[in-house]
Amino acid sequence: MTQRRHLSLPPREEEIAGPLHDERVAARLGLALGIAFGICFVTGLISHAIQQPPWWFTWPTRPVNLYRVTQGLHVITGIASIPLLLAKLATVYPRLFTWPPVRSAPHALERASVFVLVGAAFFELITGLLNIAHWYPWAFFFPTTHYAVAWIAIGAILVHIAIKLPVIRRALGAPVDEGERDSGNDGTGPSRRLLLTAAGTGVVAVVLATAGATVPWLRRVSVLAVRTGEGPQGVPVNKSAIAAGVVDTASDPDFRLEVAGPDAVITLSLDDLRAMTQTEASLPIACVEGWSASATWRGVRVRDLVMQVGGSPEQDVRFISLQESGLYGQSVLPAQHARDDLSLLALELNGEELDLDHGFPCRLIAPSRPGVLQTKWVRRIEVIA
Ligand SMILES: Nc1nc2c(c(=O)[nH]1)N[C@H]1C(S)=C(S)[C@@H](COP(=O)(O)O)O[C@H]1N2
Ligand SMILES: [Mo]
Repeated sequence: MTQRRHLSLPPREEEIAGPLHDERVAARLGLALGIAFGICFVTGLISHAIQQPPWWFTWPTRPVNLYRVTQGLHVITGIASIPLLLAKLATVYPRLFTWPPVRSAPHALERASVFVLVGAAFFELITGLLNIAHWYPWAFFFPTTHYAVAWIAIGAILVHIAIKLPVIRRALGAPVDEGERDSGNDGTGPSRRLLLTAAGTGVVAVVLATAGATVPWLRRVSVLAVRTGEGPQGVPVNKSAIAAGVVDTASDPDFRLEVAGPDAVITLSLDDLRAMTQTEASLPIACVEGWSASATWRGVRVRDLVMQVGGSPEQDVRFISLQESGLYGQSVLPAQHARDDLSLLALELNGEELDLDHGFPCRLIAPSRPGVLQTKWVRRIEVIA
């Protein structure tokens, strides 16, 4: 008969043993989680700054795929964090309920920080996932809350690392396999190495299942990826013309684009726009939700329109959509992007006139920008003073 150990409830610290609860496993999972969260945090800050730029922030226009890469990383590292966080919790959860609940002031701080950390981490991962799924079962505005809680999560992680530093150093310094039997493994259960391999396999599985949303050669294996390649003209659609309520205004033959600048306000028909110099650019749509797709666009340079109304290359430019409802009916293109050769008011996508769902009659497409700022169904362009 093998002796089975039973934890008393709530468990006492000294009862928590076995390879799963070994600090060498916990620290290695923690390291991987820290790296994933770190990348996710930094890329999230970048995305936030591009969308709500503080005065000191500029974002380069090259490489054209830059935002595609940072935001792809944001979502991939977030998804990779899910199995890591679950594995990490499996290693430490008995400690979350040990008795006595508080042994000293530092111990109280440690426990409080762990609860904040777990709560904030779960909140970020769950809201992020639901946002990808376009499911908003909450009343708050996703970007603001997701951003605020990210700071709480990263703060709690830093406190946790600071408190645990001696343990982390000791645990990471000790070889994984060493003294396996002493850690409570009687040889019948999984080893520490096996547990780490299982967590790693979980990470690879969830990444492969989803990363095809942004990595084209993973499309076929990414069974859980959203919006990969389907959609009119080979590009996914996030908001259709019907959903945006623009079908009639966008397909009106009397459509006129207004361009307003310091010297003039001009109106241009679609034929006027077609008669201007056309430029072709290969640029991605890179949605904040992590999916992205490259496409060939053709249309009028934003710079040319700005110059026609007396604007300068130092001025930001606002794009206003026919769409009257919702939050994405407007965007501001910073001067650095507005004067770029590849920033277009696109009339064509992949060799055809823009599909109504992709923004017909005309839409903004600029390099290295979040999809949400690539305004569709543009009706007015304003050079901002
Ligand atoms: N007017 C308007 N433009 C918009 C949106 C919108 O909802 N309304 N969605 C944006 C988002 S979130 C993305 S990712 C891109 C997607 O462009 P596509 O539908 O042509 O692929 O359009 C952007 N332009
Ligand atoms: Mo998007």
